[in-house]
Amino acid sequence: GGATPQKDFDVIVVGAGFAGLYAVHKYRNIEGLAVLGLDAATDVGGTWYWNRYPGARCDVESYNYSYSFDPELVQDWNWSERFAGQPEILRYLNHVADRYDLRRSYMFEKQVSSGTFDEERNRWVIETKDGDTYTAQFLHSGVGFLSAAKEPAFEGLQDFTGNVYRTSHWPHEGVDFAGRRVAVIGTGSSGIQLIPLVAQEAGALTVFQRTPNYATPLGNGVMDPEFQAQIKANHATLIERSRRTYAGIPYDTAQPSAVAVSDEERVATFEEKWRQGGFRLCFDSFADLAFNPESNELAAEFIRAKIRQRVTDPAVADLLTPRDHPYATKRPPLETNYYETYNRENVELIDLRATPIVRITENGIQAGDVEYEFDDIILATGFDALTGPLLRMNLRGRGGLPLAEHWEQGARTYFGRMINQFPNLVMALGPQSPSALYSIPFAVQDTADWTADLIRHMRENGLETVEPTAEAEDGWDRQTREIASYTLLPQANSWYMGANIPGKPRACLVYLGGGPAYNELIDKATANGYEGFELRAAAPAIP
Ligand code: NA7
Repeated sequence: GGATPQKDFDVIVVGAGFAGLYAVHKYRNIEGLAVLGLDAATDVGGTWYWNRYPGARCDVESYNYSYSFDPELVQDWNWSERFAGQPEILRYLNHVADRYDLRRSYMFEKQVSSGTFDEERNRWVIETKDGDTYTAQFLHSGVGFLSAAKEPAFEGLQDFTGNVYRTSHWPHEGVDFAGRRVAVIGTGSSGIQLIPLVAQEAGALTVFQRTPNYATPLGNGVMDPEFQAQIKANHATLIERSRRTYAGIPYDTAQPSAVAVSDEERVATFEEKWRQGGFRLCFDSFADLAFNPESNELAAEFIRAKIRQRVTDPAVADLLTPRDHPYATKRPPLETNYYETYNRENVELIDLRATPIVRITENGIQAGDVEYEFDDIILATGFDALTGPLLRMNLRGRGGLPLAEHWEQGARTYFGRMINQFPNLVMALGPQSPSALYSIPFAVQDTADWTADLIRHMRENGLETVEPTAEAEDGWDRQTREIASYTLLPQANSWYMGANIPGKPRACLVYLGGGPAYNELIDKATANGYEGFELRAAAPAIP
């Protein structure tokens, strides 16, 4: 003790989840840079630190939701389930933090409250909520794209005398639903994971649904040791295969079109992919589901029939049947016993379209004319996706320009990675990147690797700042919007479209060209001397 803690760094990394941990490892351990990591939580984990609700689980297969940068890590780590649950993913990230000695670069319980680019010194000045200030030449955002919870504007929420739980900020302990009257608001991926488990525990569970979803089976199970051994033995090949697919998942048996095959063939394919679980039905059945309304409707009808088969009461089945948006235009939830849960005696489904929530009361929820009484209310109402986590850092670029102003008409970026007038700021999981529909481990590794090369290039060439040009940003914005317009995604009020947050500009927040196309474009720009980026030397000192 006694030494003045260092306040100035080469890079400040925000976040201690998948993105931040790898960035700290890369910059500090491989590049030898001075790095500070900041996170609002008490420890590492990011999304997997906060989202501890019953049933929280990754619906990408464990072996594919792992880092690939270190073959020894791949060989040493064993996943116990085909789709790992939150506790195991958190253990994995803790293992990674220990293994690469990352914790010593972090300060925890440090929420970034503002970040200002100081143009005189070419440094980011970062303030934390507790009043500390740190500076660095580069700011690396490792915030998750689903890390700023949506706070729904229910009137009277503060009047409720029972417990309010949020899936996005679940307590570390002490939650017990045994015998209690529990409400869940929200039937997205989180609600759909949580509802079957809470139903088993609660005295009575009431689900408040606004939009029914196309949920299909996760297909989880214990990890077969033989499968795990195979994965490890063929890991390099598997990564290569994954890298060639749209979503970075090694599923590569999709047929071109659902309308190009016979009814029998199509149903057989849907059946097989539905049974295999994960994102097989979505990404590995027919390649035109996201583009061709006819093909999409065939998949949608297949899923609707499954719902009708699984839910005993036809009226309840009807309420659970999605009709207002095409399949996979909202993020498709993956489920385990979700639909069967509505066959339980202690579970009730309330249709918020027929009877919207009027207010939360002291004792429960008033929907339409009816007041329902509860001991606990669970909010599974989603996130201000992609832009929310960046905007809440209150970043200011050149001339004090607030990011909120730059993004007033919607997110604008170059490759979803950097922003004009915000020099030396890199986003690992930014808007207009493919990351929300791509492999997160690939996305975060690629961004930090690319930035490490960029920093080295800058230092070797006496350059101090880098930012995309306004034209490059315009071009990327156009391209992102144009690709989205070829798909069915704009038809749904999804978080992909920014449409789940009242007042948020409606535009596709995901680059929908897929991982391989994206990587090719960014590699080409990089090889062309960082095309679209402006790199500047330090301003000469004024005599
Ligand atoms: P989602 O998928 O955004 O789901 C949120 C759910 O909450 C969805 O059913 C919403 O209905 C519902 N919601 C949101 N606001 C309200 C209000 N005001 N009233 C009633 N119902 C509301 O979030 P999740 O956390 O489930 O999943 C997020 C991502 O995590 C997921 O996509 C995966 O990538 C992992 P709506 O559909 O808007 O009618």
